[in-house]
Amino acid sequence: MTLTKWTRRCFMKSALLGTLAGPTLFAMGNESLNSEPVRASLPNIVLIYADDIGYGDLGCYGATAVKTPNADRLAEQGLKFTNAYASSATCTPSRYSLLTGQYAWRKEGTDILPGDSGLIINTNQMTLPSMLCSAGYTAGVVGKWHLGLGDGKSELDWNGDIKPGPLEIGFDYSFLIPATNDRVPCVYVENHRVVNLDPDDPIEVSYKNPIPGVPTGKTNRDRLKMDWSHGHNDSVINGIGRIGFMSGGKSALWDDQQIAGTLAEKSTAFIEHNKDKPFFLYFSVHDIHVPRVPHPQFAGKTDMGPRGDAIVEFDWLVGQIVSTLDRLNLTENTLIILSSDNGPVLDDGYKDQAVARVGNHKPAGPLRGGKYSIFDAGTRIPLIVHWLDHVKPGISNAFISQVDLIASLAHLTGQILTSQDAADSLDMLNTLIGKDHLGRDHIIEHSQFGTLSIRIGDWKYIESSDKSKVAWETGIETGNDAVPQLYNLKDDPGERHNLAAGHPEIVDKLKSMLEKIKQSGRTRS
Ligand code: NG6
Ligand code: CA
Repeated sequence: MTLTKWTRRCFMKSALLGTLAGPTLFAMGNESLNSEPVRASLPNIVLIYADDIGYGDLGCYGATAVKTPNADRLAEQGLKFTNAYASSATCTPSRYSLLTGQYAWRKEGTDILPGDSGLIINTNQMTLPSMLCSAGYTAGVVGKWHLGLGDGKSELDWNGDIKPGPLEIGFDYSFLIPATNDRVPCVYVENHRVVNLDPDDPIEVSYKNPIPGVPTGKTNRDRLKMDWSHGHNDSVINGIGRIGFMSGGKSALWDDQQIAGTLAEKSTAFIEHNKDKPFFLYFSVHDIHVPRVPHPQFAGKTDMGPRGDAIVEFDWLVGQIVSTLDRLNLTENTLIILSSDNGPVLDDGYKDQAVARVGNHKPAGPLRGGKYSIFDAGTRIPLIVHWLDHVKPGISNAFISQVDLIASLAHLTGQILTSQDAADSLDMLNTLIGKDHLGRDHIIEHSQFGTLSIRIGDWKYIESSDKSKVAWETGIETGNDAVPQLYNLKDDPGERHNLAAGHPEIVDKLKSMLEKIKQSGRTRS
């Protein structure tokens, strides 16, 4: 294996971490962190990444049934994008693209992962944290991971060292929900270890067979705190049926109501520990993914039930980060990026009243579809960029994709990508920070069903697909159709009128561009 400059540096840091725990220790022993003058000029970077928050779920994007003052303040003082896209309509592929700069659909095995999957990012690949590490940053991830842990060859032992994971791809510190809050194991993993694990009560995880003696959502349905609507009926943890089976680890189980508080605590501690040197925090919030169990402090804050209340909790988390930065006088020198991994869903497997109580709220704003979908609601998401005195307040209609973050932040931090690195990431720094409104010339979207679409200007082409038109019991329209689709998003933002038959030349043009990008294996020349 040839080590690139990115991985060599990360390996050095990982070796250090093996002997010394904690996020504060990384100023030592790494020559790439010793260039003070560069460090002084680098802004901190905080990426607040929501789970399943849709284009219309925040006040600054038109929501009125839920108040999101903290996100709205960032939007007022910063730049709000109206044409920003996640790379995919679900979590794992969006996050894979975000961290690697490569479209997930180019790589097998990057769809929604079970909670016992191995790490799907190569440890010798350039990643967002390893690139920033080369620029002198200390990188931390707090929250949802869902990119696999372990080598994927042997079964992961949750009672031992859990690796490779974030620390092996460039992060210096990690505090994780290993997969999702609806998948086992329901424990936090800090760096390489499960937190609060009692060695006399080892954890066992299976995604194949029920574990004898452990109640499931089917056997114990009448005693659940929150009933399931589809799936989510394997092991019962904290009175809630999950995906996958687990036993043991009682002292390590998270408390669903406390997750937001715990993540706030860990992320603000990371900021405090690293306040004197440039840091990158990937704050990967669990809200508003199912099961939605917000802290009692937020319960009933909206008329929409747990889904609305979880948005309020998300906004509180945004406030926790901003007030920590303010308190430490870091706000002016911190680039805050707020976004979401995919579009919205109401019933994603639990009976939490999300459908019954949505009222007039439009989780996807004017867009059609939702999470899982190739229609725009699947991937068009809120994106707010805040950097006082550097990013002028305003609105940008430019096209930008989350896959562009690596190349853009490489530019910001003076890193040069080779042709092998982040093949689909375009340098959109000037667009990201509002110096121009040019953006990408195209956007590629990717659905849960593997369907791709390409948007150029107002035209969007969706390739034909014989897969399901509805995403199982969620009821969401997937956008799949046996015939090619063409929409003009200016006249028809809701993708209602398929114009393909009347505009064969536009269909051909978009289709051939999509094919070219697929075949070439890269976007950046
Ligand atoms: C689906 C789950 C859904 C959610 C999703 C992943 C069922 C029936 N549905 O398979 O609840 O967990 O996976 O969501 O199990 S994501 O935001 O992490 O991509
Ligand atoms: Ca998600």
